[in-house]
Amino acid sequence: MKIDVVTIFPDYLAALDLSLIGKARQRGLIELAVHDLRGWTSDKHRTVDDTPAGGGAGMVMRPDVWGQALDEVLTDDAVLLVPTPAGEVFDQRLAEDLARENHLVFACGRYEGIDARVAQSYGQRVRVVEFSIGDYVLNGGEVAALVAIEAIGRLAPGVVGNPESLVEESHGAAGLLEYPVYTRPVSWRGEDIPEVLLSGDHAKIRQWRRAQALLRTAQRRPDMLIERDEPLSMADRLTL
Ligand code: 6GU
Repeated sequence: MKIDVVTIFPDYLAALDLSLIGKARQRGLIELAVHDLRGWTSDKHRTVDDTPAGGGAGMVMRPDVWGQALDEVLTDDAVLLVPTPAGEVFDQRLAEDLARENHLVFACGRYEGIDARVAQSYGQRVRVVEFSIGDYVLNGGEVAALVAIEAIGRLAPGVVGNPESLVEESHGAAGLLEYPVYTRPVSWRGEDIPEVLLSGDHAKIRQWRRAQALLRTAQRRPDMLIERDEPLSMADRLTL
């Protein structure tokens, strides 16, 4: 998988040298390049923004500078990803969808955003996805791109060593939040590991974990139980 990021703050993406994604890059599973948008400016002040048409607060990123950058970075088979609080919600489903693509290009806006003609114009050539990582406002798209790249990158073939660990986790195939986990010491600050987990009875442990996942989801994310693809089994419904 090839990933390009265009931004005026390349240093924001430095975290992608680390950990799982950093190792995947070293192993050649993910080919990631971060580009400074100002490299595509042509004036001496390297200007990337201007005042909003129609007036109002803040600054808007210029379409001509973005056009120079994207004409060079976007290939015909690429998906253009634009982080914006006005985008569609970035969730596990979208991450799985994008993990099947060959080439992703992130266009990170700052200030009040990128001139709307950029997404519109490139939408005639490639798939464009304007996405939001949640209902809060960030100062720019860089952190959102970081979030999306980690979520997508770990789904690329071979990046996570044991594919089983992609199944049980929250928002995975079960469509439930993950059950609580414990490790030694058995007793810590007066709190003990639930006895069932020390019983060695694996059928009972599986049952307990399922119940915990269901109860947790009902308490914290009731929307996930309502919006499920497959209905809950009778055993699950009796648990709740
Ligand atoms: Cl993708 N960008 C910005 N600037 N703010 C956000 C966001 C994205 N998602 C949530 N808030």
